Amino acid sequence: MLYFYFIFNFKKIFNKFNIMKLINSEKLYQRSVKTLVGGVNSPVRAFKSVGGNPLFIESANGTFIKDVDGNEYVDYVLSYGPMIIGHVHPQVQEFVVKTLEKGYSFGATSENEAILAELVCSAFPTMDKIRFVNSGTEAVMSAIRLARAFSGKNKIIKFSGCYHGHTDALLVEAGSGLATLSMPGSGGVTQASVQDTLIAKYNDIASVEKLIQEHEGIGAIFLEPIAGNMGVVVPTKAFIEGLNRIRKQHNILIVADEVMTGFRSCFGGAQELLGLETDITCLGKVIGGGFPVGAYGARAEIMDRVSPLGDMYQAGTLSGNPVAMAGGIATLTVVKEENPYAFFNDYAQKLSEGMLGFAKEKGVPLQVNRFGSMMNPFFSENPIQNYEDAKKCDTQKFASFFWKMLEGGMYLPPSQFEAWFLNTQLNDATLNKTLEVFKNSI
Ligand code: KE4
Repeated sequence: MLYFYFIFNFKKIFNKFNIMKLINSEKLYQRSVKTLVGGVNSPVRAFKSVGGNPLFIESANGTFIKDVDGNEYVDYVLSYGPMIIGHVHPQVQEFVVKTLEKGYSFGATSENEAILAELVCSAFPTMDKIRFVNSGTEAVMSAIRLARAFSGKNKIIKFSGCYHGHTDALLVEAGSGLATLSMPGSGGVTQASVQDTLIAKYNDIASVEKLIQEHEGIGAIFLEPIAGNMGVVVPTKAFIEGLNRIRKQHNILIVADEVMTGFRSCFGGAQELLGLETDITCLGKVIGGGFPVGAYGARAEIMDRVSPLGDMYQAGTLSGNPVAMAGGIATLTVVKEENPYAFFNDYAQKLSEGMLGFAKEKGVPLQVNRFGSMMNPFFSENPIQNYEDAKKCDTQKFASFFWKMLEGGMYLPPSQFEAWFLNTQLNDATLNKTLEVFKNSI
């Protein structure tokens, strides 16, 4: 009798004890590391900051994602942002397949590019024109060149803790001590390529003013309007007002990197909700709906400096790819129709209040920062308002929390310094399940 029970309930038993849970992921990892560096195509996926080896994903649908061992999770990663209406959405599926049947890539403009351009520009009052590229990095890299061409000034300011993709000029670390000049933040980045990059402190407008006093030729300030790469850090009103003042007073361009925040908190950019006066906007993630799309845009006076109209060169074989455009068009069309932002705010509020309540009950120091459909918990006694605060968090505690949440069926970004993302397919059941697992995990 017992023998038959065991055989028929083998998977459930082994899953319960997590004995068999990640066998196929492990097998694929051992295979992939031979040819893929670290077994991944992007470092954060390697699980380095939480330990262990990365999951391999088999499929996803709606708000759920399934690994190659058949374990299903509520997905709070959403491909690091793009899947805002959930995975395999029928309207995206239908339009992408329809587009595919007409051809994949032409090296010439197709109607989908104009459709997506109109959709995006209509959502950004600061954007008359847009140029599609293939990633957020490419958008930011091009925006640096455009800001320098238009302003005629080479120096740019960025903020510690903000990540803008892997373009050399922004892969920098603060100089030691008081030195405000940057140090290369990666192997292979030369001092020459970061000599015009200055680093200020997020939410500290005095640190920006200090750089302006010390350096000539600052053409642009790059920022994430809501920081999402040090965990979520929301700008203070004073910080935004200070940037608007500096923009006017010193004739410095504001470049809003909305690769992550674009369409996440309203149908447009966080810049509008915050009142951030913006000259150039960078986009990615959601505007491709999971397909490779990035973009940069601005008022016509600025964008007309871009080739073929102007002297600033930028090009790309697959830029505006019709199939990728279709993913973006269908995704943004659904978001515009459903207007899910009140739902996102409500879900994020209930989730964060629930997490804070359980943490208080258990005496675990916790902060939860959130803005629209981006949020994340910090294991910290103190509020997190900048990168220096974030770096003091208990990342060991986060690592063990991450694995407990995974075992409970919650797929979180494998780093304290990443944002959790919400999608329209979440519901009360996922909210209650997430809080139940959270309570057991802390
Ligand atoms: P991509 O080149 O990865 O498409 O975009 C770069 C980028 C630019 N700007 C901001 C504000 C971003 O958050 C990103 C990329 N975000 C990371 C998540 N922290 C992508 C995940 C990854 O690197 O694999």
